[in-house]
Amino acid sequence: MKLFVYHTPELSPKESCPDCAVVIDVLRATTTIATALNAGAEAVQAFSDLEQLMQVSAEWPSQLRLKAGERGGAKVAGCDLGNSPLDCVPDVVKDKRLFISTTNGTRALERVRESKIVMTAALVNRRAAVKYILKKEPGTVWLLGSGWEGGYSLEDTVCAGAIAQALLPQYQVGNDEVIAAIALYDQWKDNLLHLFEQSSHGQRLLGLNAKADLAYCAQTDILDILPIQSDPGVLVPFR
Ligand code: 3SL
Repeated sequence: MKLFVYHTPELSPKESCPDCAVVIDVLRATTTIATALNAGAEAVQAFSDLEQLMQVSAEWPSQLRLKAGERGGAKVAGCDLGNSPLDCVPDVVKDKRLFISTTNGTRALERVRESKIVMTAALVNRRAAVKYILKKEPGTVWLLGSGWEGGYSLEDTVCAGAIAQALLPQYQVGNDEVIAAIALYDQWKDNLLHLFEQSSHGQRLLGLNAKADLAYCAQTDILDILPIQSDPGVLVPFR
């Protein structure tokens, strides 16, 4: 069984998909997805294209839907929510379907949506992702960072390292990025918030007054929930 880390969708092999794809966008899409499902959302349906989100969500009963849109870190006009995990409380999301489009996270999800198993992970639900993989033992696993517009993101790679470290006793290293991600996690695991505050996307979010989001996203293993793809682009809770 082999484990690979790819820092961005662009760096992953083009014409193939793994047995299991773990999409990571710690700041903030995959943290938001885990938090929404943990707070009782019925499902999260992800779109890279905002127009498509608007069309598909319009066909869903209005009392059972929420539209969440983010571009450049800010909430998209016409949406109910932006991409802050802190907005995903039971009073807001319970029993609703969250239709979400974000700059990078939902695009990464689209890249690997044909994989046999697709899940999303962040630091907040890292243990749930590890537990599932160790139990199901898929032959090839990709930990896929979302990055920022094709570039590298520290926070996604540190989360990939946190997951990889826990899988390595059972999995072989598939590429050098696995070792680099684990080294990054080892270096920063006790000070993740400080790492996020220095990262380029962390800086961007601080400029948008999202300091509380950074602190929330930097927590490890606080949610026992795993978003798993049931239909293309649709994530449902696995506990
Ligand atoms: O890029 C993304 O998908 C988002 O998570 C970015 S943000 O944190 O909402 O700005």
